[in-house]
Amino acid sequence: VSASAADELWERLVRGERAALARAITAAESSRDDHRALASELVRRAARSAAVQRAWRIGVTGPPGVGKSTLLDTLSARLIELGHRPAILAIDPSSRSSGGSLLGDQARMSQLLGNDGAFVRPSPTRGHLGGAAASTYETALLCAAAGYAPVLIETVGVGQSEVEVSYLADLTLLLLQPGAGDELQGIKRGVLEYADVVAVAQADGARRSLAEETRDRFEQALSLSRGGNAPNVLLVSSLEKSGIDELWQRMEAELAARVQAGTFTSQRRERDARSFRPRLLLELERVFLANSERQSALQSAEDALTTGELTLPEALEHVLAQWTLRG
Ligand SMILES: Nc1nc2c(ncn2[C@@H]2O[C@H](COP(=O)(O)OP(=O)(O)O)[C@@H](O)[C@H]2O)c(=O)[nH]1
Ligand SMILES: [Mg+2]
Repeated sequence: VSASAADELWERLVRGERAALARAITAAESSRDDHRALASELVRRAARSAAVQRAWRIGVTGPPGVGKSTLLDTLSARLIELGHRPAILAIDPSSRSSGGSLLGDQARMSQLLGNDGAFVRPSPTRGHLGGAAASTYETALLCAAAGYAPVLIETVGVGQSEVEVSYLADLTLLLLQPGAGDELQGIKRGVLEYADVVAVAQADGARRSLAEETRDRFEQALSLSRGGNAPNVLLVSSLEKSGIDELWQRMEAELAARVQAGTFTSQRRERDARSFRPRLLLELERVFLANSERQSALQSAEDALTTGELTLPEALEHVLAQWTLRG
């Protein structure tokens, strides 16, 4: 990458030019070496910028269909009214199979379409949650460097992804479905342990009283496992736009208190340190397998396993030997 190309794009990015931000994010998501080199130059600058160090990153997790996208739409519209410029990033593994849910999300993000006060970006999954989280981290930094804050990150509460989003978010909001217990919602124990703010979504109409029951049940469960530190559970409705201000006030108060106490930055550093090893291993895998001989040794072993030519232990031995010899 020429230094001047990076300089020029960086200048436009920090001025808040949307086209420059979009181009930088596309480069970060690309598998082309020149794009990645440009992106990492920008991301390195971003990580040191005051805007990024100040910008709050908020993760929203919860079961599919609970209303995460709709809430981010409603919350962002409110944040714009309050003078913020939010960025909304969606990690949605389900979009890989259907291809439809990102479009669906964009349709649901109707309040924000065409609104210059917000930046909405669906993240690709690249068929790999870790990969999605890696480029989402970069995207979050680039958005903040371009002046968008807070950065709101939606993730589907399955598998590893909520753990990964907790690495890149300063604060995690867990949304619960009215009426379902935690085992039914597919919520891992871990999320209930670390969620900073918990809310029952879709608390409107006929489901309001069900939502209240769910709130009471989860408040009990939370105080059993977290004692005095347990957050109380809020009720929100994107449809009726109720509880939205309370939700934002809660998140704002929590984050402002950490900034005040000086723990905001130290917690971010600790999260970076904890996520460094898995992140490095992903990078190692990418760099290692970028070599076409290594890649084809892997592929032919997979073929040989399918045909029965090799057993699994033989295939492992075979590939490792080839990688070492031809590395
Ligand atoms: N009644 C009601 N329905 C909602 C609310 N928020 C979302 N929904 C509906 O729930 C469905 C899933 O919403 P979505 O935001 O896509 O959920 P996500 O999968 O968690 O992102 C959609 O059909 C929404 O219209 C709400 O506050 N009240
Ligand atoms: Mg969604």
